[in-house]
Amino acid sequence: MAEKILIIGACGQIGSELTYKLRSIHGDDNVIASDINYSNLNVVNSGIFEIVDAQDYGSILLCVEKHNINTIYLMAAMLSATGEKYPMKAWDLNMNSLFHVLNLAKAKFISKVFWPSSIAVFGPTTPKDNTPQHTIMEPSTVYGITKQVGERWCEYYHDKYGVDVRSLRYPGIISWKTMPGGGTTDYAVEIYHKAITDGKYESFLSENTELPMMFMDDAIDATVQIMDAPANQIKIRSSYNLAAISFTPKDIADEIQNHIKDFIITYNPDFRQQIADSWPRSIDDSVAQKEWHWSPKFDLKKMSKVMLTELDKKYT
Ligand code: AKB
Repeated sequence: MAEKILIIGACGQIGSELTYKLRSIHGDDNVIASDINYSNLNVVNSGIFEIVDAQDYGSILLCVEKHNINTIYLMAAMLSATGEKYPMKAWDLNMNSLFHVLNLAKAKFISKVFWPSSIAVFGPTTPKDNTPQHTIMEPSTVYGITKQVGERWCEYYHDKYGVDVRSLRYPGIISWKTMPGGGTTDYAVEIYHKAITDGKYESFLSENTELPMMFMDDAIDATVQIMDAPANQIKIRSSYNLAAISFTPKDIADEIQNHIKDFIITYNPDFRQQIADSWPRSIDDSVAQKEWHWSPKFDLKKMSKVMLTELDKKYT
């Protein structure tokens, strides 16, 4: 039976690129993009698109039955910075959507689920460098709490009901096609745009705030890889640590200056600094490397070259 995929939250930063990639692998007709609105016309016009409310079980079920869906990628979520402004909305969206999808799998309407977790599951008491797969997890953001609780539920649904759910703890994701929205790591995308359009950028994180990051192509490859791996290779059913690069706003500015000599960065930390300070500086993803052979391809240099080249084309 052909894999029929539904992406919920397909208009977002990661959902959009996942849609393009999965369509190139499985064919346009086998990948249904969906979101709560038509906010990304590139996605809406690129193939089959449905309006689906991730908080409404009936809305998801209708789409699943209409298109004979067997796999769901649940990419809709409220991220860390917005979540601090709307704690209950973040809790409702992030948890309700996950329960709906897990319950669809439990009831056997679908057979496979991808759900992203995040480095936000870690908190101030977690070891900051080379954070291990299994460690102290006391997240201090609402978003982090939803991701940690979500991980527990994923493992529970796998262990108790046999649900084939797979998950990655994404670091900050850097990409040029679709802007991120509401995250603490968003500065690392904005900086490239502003470097091209304005030649300067004011960072909302301080100069030496080091965070785990990854280029979109690596994040998409990791997602495809974990979903393609034989079920018995996926031993962790909460979520896998995933790593590529770690850098500070200063590191990225220095790298941009190698391409745009007079690029200027200034620093004006806001409420997101406290969130960043609660997260790890770097992640140990050796379990993912060992169990399903994960390895990233992009470092800061290679990623910056692609970002600046593509954004230069976009803005000229
Ligand atoms: C955020 O900054 O909230 C996200 C994340 C690290 O999950 N990009």
